[in-house]
Amino acid sequence: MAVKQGCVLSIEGPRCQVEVDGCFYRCSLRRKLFLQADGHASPVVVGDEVIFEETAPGEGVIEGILERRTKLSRVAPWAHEKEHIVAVNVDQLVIMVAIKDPPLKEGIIDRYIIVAEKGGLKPIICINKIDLAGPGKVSSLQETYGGLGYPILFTSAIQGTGIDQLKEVLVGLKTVFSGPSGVGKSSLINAIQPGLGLKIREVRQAARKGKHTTSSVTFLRLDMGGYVVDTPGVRELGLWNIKKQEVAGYFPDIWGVGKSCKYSGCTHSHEPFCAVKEAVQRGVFNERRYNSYLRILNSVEKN
Ligand SMILES: Nc1nc2c(ncn2[C@@H]2O[C@H](COP(=O)(O)OP(=O)(O)OP(=O)(O)O)[C@@H](O)[C@H]2O)c(=O)[nH]1
Ligand SMILES: [Mg+2]
Ligand SMILES: [Zn+2]
Repeated sequence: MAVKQGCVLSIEGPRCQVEVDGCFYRCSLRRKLFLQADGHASPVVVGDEVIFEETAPGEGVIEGILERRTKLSRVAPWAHEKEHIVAVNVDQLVIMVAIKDPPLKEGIIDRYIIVAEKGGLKPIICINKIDLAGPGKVSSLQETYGGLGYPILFTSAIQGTGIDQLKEVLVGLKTVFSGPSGVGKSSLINAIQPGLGLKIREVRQAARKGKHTTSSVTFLRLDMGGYVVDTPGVRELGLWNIKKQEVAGYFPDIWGVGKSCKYSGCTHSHEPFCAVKEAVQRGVFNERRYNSYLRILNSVEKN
């Protein structure tokens, strides 16, 4: 029968759902793909573009996986020497935090920016639950991250604030939502397109029956065009495959000042004649950002 190319929307145990122009196929995988996937739990990940053979109406067997354009990876929380690929071929990452409840830790935003840019995704910062805080906190975040050139949105899923602006950045693209538990990722996705709520609950129920947690990572189609991926809350975001010398490259403010350090390859931590440390000491560099940088640098060293 016909050979087709489609996108993996979800993984359900040994099978996955593949979409080709609005038509859906339940596909299994050729054994050779498992053999090639050295060490990875599953050779396919949501977002993969695959070649499959249609074996019956609505069914198929995946024969090959196309090269991945982008990759959202982190250290596997269940095995620190392993990579956990959350999704591939997505365009952007909405980094979701709440302004309050759970308390906002800016360091988590800085970590997520690294994860996004390393994987080739555009980072978009989304601060939710702005109904719970005053305007002071909002403008300080806008100043820090907006000033560094990152897109930053302020939303309230409950009051409907900022939903239109969020929709604008999602239309026609593939977007993963990630962030700590309880910040309102699912609530916000439901606010973008109310009909999606049901699908999210369906997936949760499936997960409760003892299926793999990765099965809860699913591409959801937006009526306006584009896809969103809701992900379960992240407790600890371990950076995968990041070297110490790389970290400053993901802090444009540190990178800029660090050009004047005496030693090339300065990590702005212990080296003498470090322009970044001097700027912090003179009070002309955002100390919070510098401390966040140091924390990330130290966590990378340990890996
Ligand atoms: N005040 C306020 N509460 C919100 C807002 N958005 C979500 N919540 C509440 O925050 C709680 C968590 O919301 P969820 O949408 O389940 O959060 P989540 O990020 O999907 O959480 P996980 O799935 O555990 O990662 C719920 O009680 C929501 O009603 C908001 O904009 N303002
Ligand atoms: Mg959720
Ligand atoms: Zn330096």
